[in-house]
Amino acid sequence: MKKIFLFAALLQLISAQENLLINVYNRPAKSLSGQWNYIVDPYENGFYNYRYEPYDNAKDPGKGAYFTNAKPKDKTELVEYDFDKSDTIAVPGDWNTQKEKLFYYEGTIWYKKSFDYRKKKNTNRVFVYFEAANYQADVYLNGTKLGKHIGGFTPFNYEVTKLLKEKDNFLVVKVDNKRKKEGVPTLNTDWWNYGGLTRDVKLVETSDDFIQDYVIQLDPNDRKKIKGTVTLNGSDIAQKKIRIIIPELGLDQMIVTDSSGTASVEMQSQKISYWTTQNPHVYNVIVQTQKDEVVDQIGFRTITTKEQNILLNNTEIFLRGISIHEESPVRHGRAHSLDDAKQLLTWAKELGCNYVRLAHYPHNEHMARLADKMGILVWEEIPVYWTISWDNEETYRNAEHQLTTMINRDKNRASVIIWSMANETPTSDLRNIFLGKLAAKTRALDPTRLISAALEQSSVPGNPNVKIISDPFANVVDILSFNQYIGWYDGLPNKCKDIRWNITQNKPVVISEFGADAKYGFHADTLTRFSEEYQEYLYKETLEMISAIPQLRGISPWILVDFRSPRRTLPNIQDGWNRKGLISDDGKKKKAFFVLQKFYNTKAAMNKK
Ligand code: GCB
Repeated sequence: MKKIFLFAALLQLISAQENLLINVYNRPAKSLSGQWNYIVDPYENGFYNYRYEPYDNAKDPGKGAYFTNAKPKDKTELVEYDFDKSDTIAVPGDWNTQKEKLFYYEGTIWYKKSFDYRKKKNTNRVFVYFEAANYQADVYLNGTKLGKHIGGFTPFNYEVTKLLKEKDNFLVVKVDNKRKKEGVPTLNTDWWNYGGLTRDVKLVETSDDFIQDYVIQLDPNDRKKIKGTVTLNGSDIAQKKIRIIIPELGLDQMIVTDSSGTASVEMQSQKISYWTTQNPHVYNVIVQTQKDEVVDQIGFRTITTKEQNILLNNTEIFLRGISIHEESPVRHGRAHSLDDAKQLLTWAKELGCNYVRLAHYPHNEHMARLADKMGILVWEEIPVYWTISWDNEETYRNAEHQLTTMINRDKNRASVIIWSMANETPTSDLRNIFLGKLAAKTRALDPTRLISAALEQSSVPGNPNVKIISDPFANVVDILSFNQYIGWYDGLPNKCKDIRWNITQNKPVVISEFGADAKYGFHADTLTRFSEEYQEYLYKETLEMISAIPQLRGISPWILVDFRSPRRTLPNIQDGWNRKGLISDDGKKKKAFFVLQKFYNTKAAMNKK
C-alpha cells in the first residue's frame, strides 16, 4: 500500500513539473505539420532591440518584435519584416537538409504558422504540443508568450485555451540551435546539430477535466497483477470515478481519485499473455472518466537482473543489439516519421536484433511505440555526452528535466527496459555526483526498469592488455555497459587477440559500442583503413574477443547506418559522415553487416534450445 502511495506521489511530481500530456498519439489532435513561414535571424534582431534588451520584457514591444507578426497599417508605417512574404519550410523537419543555405547554420530561426481552429465543444481545453524543437524554443501565440523550452529531443506543451480564436491565429516560434558549453549536450559531440521544429507540432483538445497522465504496468513483484496510477487535470478532479478497462483480459475496474485528482489501481488476472520479443503482445487499455477517454496499447512484462543475468519475464535473455542515431537513411536529415522508424527497426530486425540502443538522446515517440509492436527491446538515453559542465547547477537541472520528460513520455512502453544516464563521461567527483543524482531520480520515478550508462574501459596499471572497468558509477548501474574501440582507435583488429578482460563487477555486461569506419564499396585488404574488409575483420576479431567475457549479456555495436558528423572531414571517404554504419547513407549493406547477422542468428538459435 505504502509503495503504491509513493508511486502515485512521484507520478504527480512529474506531472506538476511540466503538465506534459502523455499519449498524444491517441488523443484528438490537429497536426500543424506542413509549410511554415520562416525568417533566418542570426543577430536575433527580432528578439532584442538595438540596446540588446529583449522585446519580451518590454511593455510595448513595438513593430520590431517578430512574435507580434506585425503588418504595416498603411504605406507610411515602417515594419522591416513580413512572415507571409518570407520563404516556407516543412514542419516537422530539420532546417539543415531542407535549404542548402542552412546546412551549417547554427543560430536563430523564426517560424510562423497561421491557422483557424474551432473547438469541438465550448468547454473543452486546447494545448499546443511540440514533439521536439532543437535546441531552445520561445513560443508565442497571437502575440502572447507561452513559454521557453530547453532541450532538443523532448516534448513540451502549453495550454492555449484562452488565447485561441476561431480565425487567424498565428503561432510564432523562435528556435535557436546554437551550441552552448553549459548545454546538454555541450559544445562537442559526434553528430550533426540539426536545428528547427524537427518533430510534429499539434493542437491537442481535451475536456475541461481530463486524464493528464497514467502509468499502467505489470507489478514486478506479482506477475498476476496489473497496477497503476491515473492523474486528472482540471478544476473539479477530487473524488472522481475513473474506469480502467482491458477488454481482452475481461478486466473492468472503477477507482476514485483523492483530493489531488490521483487514483491508484490494482487488477488481478490469471491469463496475461506476457510481452516477449517473440510474441510482443500489447493490450488495448482504456482509461475513462465521465468526461474523457484515452486508449493506449500496453504490453505487460517484467525486466530484472539477477547477478550476471538479464531476465525478461524471469527468463534469461541476451541482448542482440545495434546502436541507432535518429537519422533518416532515405531523406537524410533528422528522422521523425513512422516510416523512418519502420525503416530503421526493420533493418535492425533483418540484422537479427532483439534490442536497440537509441543513441545519444531521446528519439521520437514512434520508435518506442513501434518497438513495442515489433518485439524489440530498447535502451533510451539523454545527451549527457562527453564533457558536460558538471559543476553547473543549471546544466544538472536541464539534464534532469530531459531525463524526467523522456521517462514520463515512454513509461508505458514495454519495449523500453533501460534508462541510460550518460555516454563516455570522464570520471571525477563532480561527474560522479551529477550522475548519481540522475540515477537516484530515475529510480524514484521508475523503480521498474534498469539503469545504465555507456562507461569507458581502462587497463590494469602496467598491463595495457588487461582490461577493467574502473568507474565508481559501475556500482550504481544495473547493467554494466561500456564502449570500446580496440582495433580502431586503439591498435589494429588483431590486437583483440591479446586482450584479456578482468571484469570484477558481478553484473550483466552489455557492450554499448564497438566498431570501425568503412566506406561502402571501398574494397581493399583487411588492414586498409576505411575499407569494408577492415570493418569486417574488426567485427570478426571483436566478436571473438568479447565472447570470452563470462558475464557478457548483450551488445549494441556502433552503428546501424552511417550518420552525419562535422567531425568527419576526410575527403572522398567521410565527407562529413561517420562511416561506422553497417549500412551506408544510401541504404546499402556493408560486409560487416553479414558478420554480425551470422553471429546473431547463431546466438538466437542457441537461446531457443
Ligand atoms: C564513441 C561515441 C560515439 C561516436 C563513436 C565514434 O565512443 O560514443 O558517439 O560516434 O565513438 O565513431 O567515434
